[in-house]
Amino acid sequence: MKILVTGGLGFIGTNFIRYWLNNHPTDQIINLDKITYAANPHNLDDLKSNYLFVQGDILDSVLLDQILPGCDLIVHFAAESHVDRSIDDPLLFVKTNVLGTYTLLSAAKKHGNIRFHHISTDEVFGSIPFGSNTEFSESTPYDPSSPYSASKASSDHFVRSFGKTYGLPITITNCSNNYGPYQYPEKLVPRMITNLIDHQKIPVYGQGENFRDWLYVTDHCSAIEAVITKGKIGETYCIGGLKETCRNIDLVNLVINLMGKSSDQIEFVADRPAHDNYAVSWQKINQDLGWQPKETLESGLRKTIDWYLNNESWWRQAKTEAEEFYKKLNNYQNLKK
Ligand code: NAD
Ligand code: TDX
Repeated sequence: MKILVTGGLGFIGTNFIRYWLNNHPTDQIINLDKITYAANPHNLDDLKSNYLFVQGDILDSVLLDQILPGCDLIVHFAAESHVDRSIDDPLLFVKTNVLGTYTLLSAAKKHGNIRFHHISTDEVFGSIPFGSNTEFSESTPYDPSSPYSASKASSDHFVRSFGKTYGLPITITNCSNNYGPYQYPEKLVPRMITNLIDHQKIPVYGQGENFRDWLYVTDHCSAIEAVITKGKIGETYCIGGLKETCRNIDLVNLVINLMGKSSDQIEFVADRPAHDNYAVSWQKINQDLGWQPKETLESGLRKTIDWYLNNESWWRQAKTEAEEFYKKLNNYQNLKK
């Protein structure tokens, strides 16, 4: 099988390409990535066979016409993925996540209705109220809160519309928060690990009461594999962790303990606007496709901490840039007050 992966130099895309070629060594992968700030161009330098990297934009339909002929499957990761950046620059999210996905869908249709798997997020469902024991599922109505989640919701709608209107063979996965190796250090888990390595405080938004459903990235990759190989065309599958929904403050304290640090390292800072809570039911993908996660939050965090401890050269420059972004964002929020 020949697969076009978009955004394969980002966090999940990199892990997915490694996972897929390990498990399907005779398949061929073309990785189309624009190399934005979130990508590391060297992530997959060691891949020698069955792998081709093309630098380019999913909005470039001429380029898509060149690389799509012969492809059997598109796995679409490419996106602007950071909620805080979407608050700062929403238009970029509309361009990449909405127009970019539309452009890719049109190209998939043009080149013979290529099977299209769209990677989406649980954030499209909005927020679970504090004190409620509910979970998002495939039947939860969309109610996005941030420009990021609104752009992902819109892209999901376009994907479904191409399935219904043009018969494009689509599937969608809506996954909870991922963590693991190769995650850009603007996101909470790598930000706190690298701050602790640097003896810096961990900024916790609000009082750390917001909660999420954490999933180790390789478990996300195996879920995508299950949907690609066994999923029903036209269907959506929600993906979540081992019932490990936890408050940010609990996650931060767990990482502090695993790294042998002290909770003095926590600093409570201004809250994110429209700050959501997430928890996901993965009953459907479990019952229909037999998928379940392997890592517990603790085992996954141990692997992640080890990876960041052993790969400082990978994250050092990115961390400087990420912290510059946060300084700018704080200034911006101050200006708005
Ligand atoms: P990321 O920000 O780490 O990587 C995104 C990648 O897309 C980068 O390599 C970037 O260069 C590339 N890209 C961006 N714009 C592009 C464009 N116009 N053309 C080509 N390439 C472009 O993101 P991630 O965390 O790996 O997320 C991947 C996907 O998974 C996204 O669609 C995201 O919405 C979704 N998702 C992420 C999570 C999570 O916790 N990280 C959870 C659920 C779903
Ligand atoms: O420094 C921080 N302090 C803090 O308290 C950061 C960076 C975050 N937070 C909080 C905000 C969130 O409640 O931690 C939680 C996680 O924040 P992020 O790492 O920014 O992730 P989140 O906003 O939950 O979104 C992630 O999961 C769903 C990904 O970035 C999305 O791409 C994915 O769709």
